[in-house]
This record gives sequence, C-alpha cells and structure tokens, in this order.
Amino acid sequence: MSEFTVIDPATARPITTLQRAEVADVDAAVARAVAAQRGWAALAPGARADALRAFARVVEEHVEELAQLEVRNSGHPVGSARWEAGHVAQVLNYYSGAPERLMGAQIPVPGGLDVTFHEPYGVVGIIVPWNFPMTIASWGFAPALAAGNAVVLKPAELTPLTAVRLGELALEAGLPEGLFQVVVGSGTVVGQRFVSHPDVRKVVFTGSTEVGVSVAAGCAQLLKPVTLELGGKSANVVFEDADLVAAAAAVPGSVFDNAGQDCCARSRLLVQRSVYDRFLELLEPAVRDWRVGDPASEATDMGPLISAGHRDSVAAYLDGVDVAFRGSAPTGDGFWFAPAVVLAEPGDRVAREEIFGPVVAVLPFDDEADAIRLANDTVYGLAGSIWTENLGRAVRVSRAVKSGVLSVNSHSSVRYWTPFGGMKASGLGRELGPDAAEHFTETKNVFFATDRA
Ligand code: TXE
Repeated sequence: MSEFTVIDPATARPITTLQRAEVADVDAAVARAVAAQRGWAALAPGARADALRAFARVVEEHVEELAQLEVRNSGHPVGSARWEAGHVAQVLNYYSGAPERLMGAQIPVPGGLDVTFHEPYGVVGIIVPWNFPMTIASWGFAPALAAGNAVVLKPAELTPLTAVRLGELALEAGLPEGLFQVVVGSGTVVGQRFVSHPDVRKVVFTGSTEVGVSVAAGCAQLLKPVTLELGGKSANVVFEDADLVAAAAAVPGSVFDNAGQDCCARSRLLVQRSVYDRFLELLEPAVRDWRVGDPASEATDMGPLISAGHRDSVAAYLDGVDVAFRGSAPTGDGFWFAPAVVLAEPGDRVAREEIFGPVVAVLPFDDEADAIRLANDTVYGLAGSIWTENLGRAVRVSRAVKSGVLSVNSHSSVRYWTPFGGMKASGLGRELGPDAAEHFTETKNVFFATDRA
C-alpha cells in the first residue's frame, strides 16, 4: 500500500495521510460485499427500509461533523457543506421508501400467470469525483442499497474524508458488515478493478467524459451496465423579455457556486443582443458582490479551487481572452481564483471546453432560433437555464435544448425527487427521482402455468 496526503485547499496545508488500496484489497472488499449482499437481499423489504432509515438518522445526527469535514477537505463554504450533508440524509430517507415499493408487474398472458420481479444486480461499484464528494456518492449508494445490492465505493483521492466517515456511520447505524464499503485509492487501480472485477455487476461513474468513455468500454467487455454522469458546458439563455434583474442576480450562483467545479455550471451565458449591454451592466455588481473567501465563514459564497494543478488549468483559460470584469479572491496559500466574466465567440476554447472553474463565457444571440442553435452548439448536454416571461417560448426552448436537466427562470438542477443526468457527451442513464432504485435491478419474468392438462 502506498500513502498519500489529503490537503486543505483553503490553506494548502496537509490534513491527514491515508493508504491507497491495491487490487488485492479491492478483491477482498468485493468478496465481503458478495457475502453481505446475500443476507441483505434475503431480508424482508421492511427490514431493509428500517436499516436505511436508521442510516439516514445517524447521518442527520452527524450533519455538522460531515459539513466541517467537507469544509476542510473540499473548501466548500460551510452553508453549502451543511446542505450537502443534510441532502445525504434526505436521499437515504427518500430511498428507504423503495424496498417496500419495488413492485413488478402482473402481465395478462394465456395459459397462466406472468409476474416480473426486480432482482438486485449483486455488488455495485460506485466511482465518485472530487467536486461533490458526499452528495454524488449518496445518489449511487442509497438507491443501490435500497434495491438489495451491496456497494463498494471509491471516493476521489483529493476528497476521500466524508466518504470514509459515511462508511463508518453506516456501520454505527447497524448496516451489516461488508454491505457498504468505502475503498480509498487511485482511479487506475481501485476504479479500474471495479470495472474489471467479474463480481461487480454494475458500475456508476461520475467524472470526466474521457475517463467515463474508458470505464464504459471496460464494462462492455463484461457486459456490465454502467451509469455515467460526465462533463457539461451548460447554457444560461436570457431572452429580452426576461426579468433581467432577477436573471442577472442569479448568474453568480449558476456558474460560480462550488467555484464553478460543478457539472451543471451554466458556464455559457447566452444573452439576446437587444439587452446584452444592459444585462452586463446588471451582472457586474452581482459578480463583485459574490463573496469569495474562508469556507468556514457563514458569509462566504465561494471557497478555493480544489488543487494547485487545477487552479493552473483554470487560469490557462484566461490567456488571451477578453475579460469583461472579475470578482475578488483572497491572496494567500490556498488555491484561490477570482471569478471571471469573459466576452467570447462560439468557436473560442473558453466557450467550448468544460473549464470546471469560476469562468463564464458570455455570447450574444439574435432570436429564439439562434438561441437554440447556440445552446445546442456543444458536445455536452447536461443542464441549462432559460430566462423568459413568455410561457410559449419557455416550453418551445426547453423542448428544443438537448440537455437532461433544464430550469426555467431558475438555475436549480438537483432535487432528489426528480431524475438527473445528461444527454450527448454528458452521460448515460439517470440518477435520483422515483425510478433510481429500479435502475439497480434486473427485471426477471416468471411464467406460472395454470392450464396443465
Ligand atoms: O476526473 P476523473 P478528474 C472533469 C472536470 C475536471 C476534469 C478532471 O473538467 O477538471 O474532469 O477531473 C476515477 N478507471 N470532471 O481528474 O479523472 C478518479 O479516481 C476508473 C467533471 O478528477 O474523471 C475519480 O474517483 N476510475 C465531472 C473519478 O474517476 C478512474 C466531475 C473521476 O476522475 C479512472 C469530475 C480509471 N481509469 C471531473 N481514472 C463533472 N462534470 O461532474 C480516474 N478514475
């Protein structure tokens, strides 16, 4: 096992060191998961529901601890981190309703009775990125467990601490040993072993499109289903008939939240040409008022970027571009980066690539058709917003934009009640919403003959 150091991105100081698991450790974890899953799936649905409710309660009791851990490990502002930890408990509570509601169908057939069952896959492998370590983990493990699976989960090396703690809390809540295991290690070793291990029967991956494609290719070798939540370059479309004041006030939250390290970040701002100048005038004070600073402070809107390397990659996007204005950021040892508003052309790198930092590219458009064309002028299709007071236009544009998660007059994307996921290069499959537990099952059809001679 090799050791690695976990860093506080707000101070660049080490927090702790952890051991990286190797292939043999993953194999041992999967063997434990296989054994635990048998007993879990054999429990009465109500007993699985109770166990998940108990897990949710223990997470609720530890919201503050988990939030403080995320502040240190990820630099998330404490208000956001509290929301994230609370969200994990809510997701667990929501899917604790699933074991007793995983209903199959009774299908009318001649000569007998036909029934479908939702059978768990067995062991599910979940690979999590560093941008929302707790919430993204829970979108996988809560419905997977509810459907009767065991879970092995690999957090990102940069941000493993809350996932490790959630694994401990699952045991404290009484979940069986081996049912939910957090395996810390590198993507190419631990993540890759989830892909190649024959007893991991489904993989959920959230991360870059490039790695997601290779994970899907590896899963295809074993005919393993895979859910992919990948990159984004989402458009925030502001029409001339919008409430411009509200739309401008919402922009910083839509793209600078979590320092832009958000797959749903509205990193392309498309503004109708007739209101373009006015909109930029409204936007400037909103960006200046966006408070970047100590994530432990309640008053902070945005913390640092996750690492020095990532800050370099984000900064490189500003080379040679037309920066309209920037917000502020602290100086000091953390990985700080002041938000930037860039005036761009559709072909510019800043308007095409996922920067994953607090940088928004502003582009003008002429009319509704032009807005739809520009919004769809990307390989990605995850999220997006449409600002208009015209109901017909809101319906037309939201149907025409090829994205999985859109909001009208809002920039919210994540509600655990509703499906979440991307089109095109943004992913495959959906998480959350009422059907997520079913996505962790295979349908079995059983025919009972009744008309025997
Ligand atoms: O992602 P990776 P990184 C984008 C974003 C970011 C860039 C790179 O633009 O700047 O990707 O981030 C594990 N087999 N997004 O390097 O490498 C890895 O250990 C199996 C957008 O962090 O895709 C981690 O746990 N697993 C995205 C997870 O995959 C592998 C969120 C993601 O890592 C693996 C994150 C392999 N071969 C990054 N290689 C979003 N839009 O939400 C790595 N991993």
